[in-house]
Amino acid sequence: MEQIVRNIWNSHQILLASHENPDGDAIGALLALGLFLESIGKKIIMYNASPIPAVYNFLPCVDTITSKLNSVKPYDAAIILDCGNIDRVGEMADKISRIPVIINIDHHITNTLFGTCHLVDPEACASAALVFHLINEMGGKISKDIATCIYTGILTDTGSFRFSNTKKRTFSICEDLMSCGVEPFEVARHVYGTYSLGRIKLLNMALESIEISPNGKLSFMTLTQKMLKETGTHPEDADGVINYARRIEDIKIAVLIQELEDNHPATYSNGSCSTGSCSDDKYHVSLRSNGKIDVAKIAMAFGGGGHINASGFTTKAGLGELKNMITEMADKNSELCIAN
Ligand SMILES: [Mn+2]
Repeated sequence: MEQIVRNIWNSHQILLASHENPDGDAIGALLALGLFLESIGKKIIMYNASPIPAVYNFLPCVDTITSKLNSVKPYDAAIILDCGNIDRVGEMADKISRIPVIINIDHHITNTLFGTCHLVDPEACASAALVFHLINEMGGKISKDIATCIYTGILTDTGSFRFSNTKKRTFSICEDLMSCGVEPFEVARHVYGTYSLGRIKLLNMALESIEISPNGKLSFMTLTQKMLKETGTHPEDADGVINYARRIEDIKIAVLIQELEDNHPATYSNGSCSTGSCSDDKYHVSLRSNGKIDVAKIAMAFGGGGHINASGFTTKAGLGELKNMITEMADKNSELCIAN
């Protein structure tokens, strides 16, 4: 922490970046720290390789996040947020990694501890919570705008305070954030309340596609490129739909299969394949489970990764073959506890 604070004070032009296909934490942490550094007179640029999902348009200054970066020359420091490895920032990763000072702020257990210095805490509920600590450490003031960005990161990364990363500490930070002016109702209204018509239609198609495996333990949802086109939506509009498949009674493992674009650039939302390595894969597969069932094991068998209850991978396999392979693997692997 001290090293990070010192590096920030010594830097004049700072580039901030978070992972492509950003979620609420990637965007919230980026904006919160960017706004704070600006308030103390630093020259900054906020970079994200992907378009920002529309539900986050309400966040202050979200339109100042840029996806175009011509040169990294002006920057004497880069702060990389919510990225397990630097490749997660996307196509500019190589260039950005040449910036003299790299500060790595993250909470993924798989973080490679890249960079000049790092603030990596897998116990933290969100990268935005680490930004909260950093600003406090620097003796900074948390404005209502900054607090709203941090709160959004925490709200979304804890699944609205439902996931196991929700700790006593989480609520105490949120209490502080409310003292800074955050209105949880307003944030929730934006994050969960406003969907485009296309997104609702896509949800309908996803629900329509649900199939249950012959053993009754797995649920499959399939989303095709055609569905995205018909509804005018993007892959990020499918965020969270897998939870419907997971909630079905007696289901142990929920599987969301998303058809990839031809020559898709690289990583998908949970970073299950590294940049450039899987451009001829046909499908991205997300896996979700409850309790003890370890879907990271299944993802790993397919060359992906993730957490015990949430994992993913990409594959060249065909649809039918893929469903059979996953069902078989789940059936055979007694360690997955699927029978119980
Ligand atoms: Mn995060």
